[in-house]
Amino acid sequence: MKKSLILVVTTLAFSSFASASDDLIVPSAAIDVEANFQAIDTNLDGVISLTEAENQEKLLAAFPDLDLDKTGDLNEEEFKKFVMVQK
Ligand SMILES: [Ca+2]
Ligand SMILES: [Ca+2]
Repeated sequence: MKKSLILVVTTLAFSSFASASDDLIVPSAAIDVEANFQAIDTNLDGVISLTEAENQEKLLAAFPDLDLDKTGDLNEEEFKKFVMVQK
């Protein structure tokens, strides 16, 4: 049991080191935004509609506040504000 815990900790330490060096090229927050946005934007039209946000409880609650230009959907810029607040 102890040995496997050490292995997990070592693996985590190594992977956080690996992502830290990735930060030099692309900020990890930017990757998070893009990856999350693409995961939620299931019809790939470049915006998150209310329907697509339905399964995302927190996003759905924040949706009216995030939709600053009142288009009824969230573009990547509007979604970025949501991701930043979650950090
Ligand atoms: Ca969409
Ligand atoms: Ca909008």
